[in-house]
Amino acid sequence: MQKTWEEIDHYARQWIKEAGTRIRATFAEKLTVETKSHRNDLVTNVDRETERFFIENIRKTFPHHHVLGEEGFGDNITTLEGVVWIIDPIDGTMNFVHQQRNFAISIGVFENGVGMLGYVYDVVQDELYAARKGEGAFLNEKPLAPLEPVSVSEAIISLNATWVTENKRIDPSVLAPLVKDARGTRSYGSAALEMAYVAAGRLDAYITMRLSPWDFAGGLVLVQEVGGIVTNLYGEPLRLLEKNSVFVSKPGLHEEILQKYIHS
Ligand code: 2AM
Ligand code: CA
Ligand code: CA
Repeated sequence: MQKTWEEIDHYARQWIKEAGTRIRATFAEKLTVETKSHRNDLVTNVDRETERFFIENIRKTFPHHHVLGEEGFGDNITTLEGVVWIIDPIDGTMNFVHQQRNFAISIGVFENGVGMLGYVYDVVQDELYAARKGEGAFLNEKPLAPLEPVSVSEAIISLNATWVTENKRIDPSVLAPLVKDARGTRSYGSAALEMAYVAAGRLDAYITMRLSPWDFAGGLVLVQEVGGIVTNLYGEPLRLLEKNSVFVSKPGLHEEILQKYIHS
């Protein structure tokens, strides 16, 4: 019989908590750290083991679901038809390796391309940000309030300093005025956590130039559920199977930034 979203949510939460317990246990062990696309793109045995843990559980429990995982243990996904889990077992691996904090498990579950479930689990703080489409978003047991509009002058914006120095993806003069006009900027090094912080009202916006689907899938569902706006930097919808620039924001602020800084 087809499982309900309530049941799927129940399993997802249980696996996320168990994976978190396993990850915390690894702090006492020696990590194997390797690099992927470049010398600062890290992966560890824990990233791989965590992804495999989710995929084994999903395949056993929901054999008709598909999985797109960062570490490549999932399916070769070419369409969003049916139910697709998009998983980043550790988002913020550099933080995981160097700091043992500021990293998260990120999961989005989509049905025919529509975000149904979103999770970002801050493993060290034991904070689970979770949303079910139409049912609201929660930080552990606490419901998250709908996001209220704010202006740039009162906004804390999360942005990596890379994007206001010479880089391959954007002229540094585009975002530098925004950095200057905002109340403050921050950078946490985990896209999933930064999106969860926008959902929870701890940040007002988050901007980055290049993320993969697993970096933003969980956060996308969370932020949309509290009335936040998730687009690429040019205000267009994100493509779920491609790399995108990502611009996550409270309402009002999203339009202000697009009009004054991006399209000016
Ligand atoms: P990751 O830790 O799962 O790689 C800050 O680096 C944020 O950007 C993290 O969320 C990180 O996810 C993500 N990111 C995406 N592509 C990356 C890459 N090629 N190298 C490093 N971080 C990347
Ligand atoms: Ca990631
Ligand atoms: Ca990762």
